[in-house]
Amino acid sequence: MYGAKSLFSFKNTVLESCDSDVDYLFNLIDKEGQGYVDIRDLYNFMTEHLGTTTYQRAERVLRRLDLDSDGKIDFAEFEFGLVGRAP
Ligand SMILES: [Ca+2]
Repeated sequence: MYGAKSLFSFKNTVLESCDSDVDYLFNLIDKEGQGYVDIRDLYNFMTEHLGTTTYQRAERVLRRLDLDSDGKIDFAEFEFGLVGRAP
């Protein structure tokens, strides 16, 4: 479904939107609108948009962003992870 070219454009889109629209990206990953991103959201997002991924890889990303280690990425943690602003 995603050729090399479209994957590249997707990554650019993600990187661009990181600066300008973190809300949009957060809501995109938090599909059910729970107000946080959990491992399932992250895994689904990575599989859908970045091609096949492993659960372990999604877990690594989660752990890196989950500053208070409650297993969820809330918006402040997400924003901090992407744009480096203090939560
Ligand atoms: Ca957290």
